[in-house]
Amino acid sequence: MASPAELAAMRRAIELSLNGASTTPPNPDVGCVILDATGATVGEGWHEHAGGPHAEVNALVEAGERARGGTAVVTLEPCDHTGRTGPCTQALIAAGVARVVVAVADPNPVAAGGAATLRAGGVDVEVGVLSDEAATANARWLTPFRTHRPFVVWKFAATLDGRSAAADGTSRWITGAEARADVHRLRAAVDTVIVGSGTVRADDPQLTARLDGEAADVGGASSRAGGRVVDQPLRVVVDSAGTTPATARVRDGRAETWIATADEVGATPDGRVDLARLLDRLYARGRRYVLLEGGPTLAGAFWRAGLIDRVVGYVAPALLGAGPAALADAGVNTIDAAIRLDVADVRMVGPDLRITATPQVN
Ligand code: AOF
Ligand code: ZN
Repeated sequence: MASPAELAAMRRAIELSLNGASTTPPNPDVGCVILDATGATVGEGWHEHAGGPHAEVNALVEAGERARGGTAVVTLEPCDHTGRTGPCTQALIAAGVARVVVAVADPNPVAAGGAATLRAGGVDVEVGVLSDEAATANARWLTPFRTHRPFVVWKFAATLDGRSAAADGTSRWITGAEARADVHRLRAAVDTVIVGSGTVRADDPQLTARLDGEAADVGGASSRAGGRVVDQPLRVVVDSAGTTPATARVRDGRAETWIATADEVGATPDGRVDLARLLDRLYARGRRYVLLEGGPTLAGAFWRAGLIDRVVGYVAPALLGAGPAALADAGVNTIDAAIRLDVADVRMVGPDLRITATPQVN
């Protein structure tokens, strides 16, 4: 049984795990708190970026000798492999930690087995403490192990009255510069961006991550953005009939692009690209984290197919009173069928509101 101090430490570790969120993919978001033998916090750490030290190691560095005889509270089972860093199991044993409290077992076959190794090393291990909360915080990484599909985030921008463009079709810029910069951070975190061919025709987006601002030059598949090198996401255009013009900016060669046609991916009975199969194909290509950027028709098709895991909506304090919504044809025509969401986070991004939510499971 986890003690009250351990439960509080796990809550803190979950909070810490989210500090890395935009730089950890494709690795997990992990947080760790070290308690000394009296239950006082002596170290905190989180996984800051893929390839860097794991959460446990960062927390052990802060704790130093005070970890001896203490407890490590960690949101993911400590790894048992030598990957880009050494095994955390050995680091914990070497530090003299007496007990390890884990929220979620590691589903990654390469790194799993940490709990058993720690027990064999004489450490008391408890797994499953606040596992639901920790799994929610790390859903982006955990979900694909279960679904064998990439995790899909649908992002949209709209006015307070829910419109994504004015009646004349103009839509630049609904939200402010801060929200746009936020979207570029999101693009830098995901490995794939998906749009519909209608959006390409209407907006001609570039769909690259440009953290230095709109004017920044992006050359090659990886580029500097906000002072760090970003692997540009694969740009996927869902284009049932293959009508994307050769001159479209998504075909500019600045990042990889896939024009996904119904012939290539497979079609649903209405002749559209089969989106479940599209995601299967992306998973087979190693893709785990997708940003769906629109437009409304494609987003509706994703919702109808039940393929969206998270919503990030930017809501501008502006009113249009006319014009298209961010979402169309979502398969809902009566209030009882509304797609209900649980709000995970709400914050201001410059003058705009950013709402992060997940579909309710029923
Ligand atoms: C992390 N950060 O804090 C923990 C991880 O890419 P590597 O070699 O660093 O290893 C990544 C694997 O290690 C990851 O998939 C997960 O199974 C395990 N634990 N990874 O990146 C961490 N604790
Ligand atoms: Zn590790």
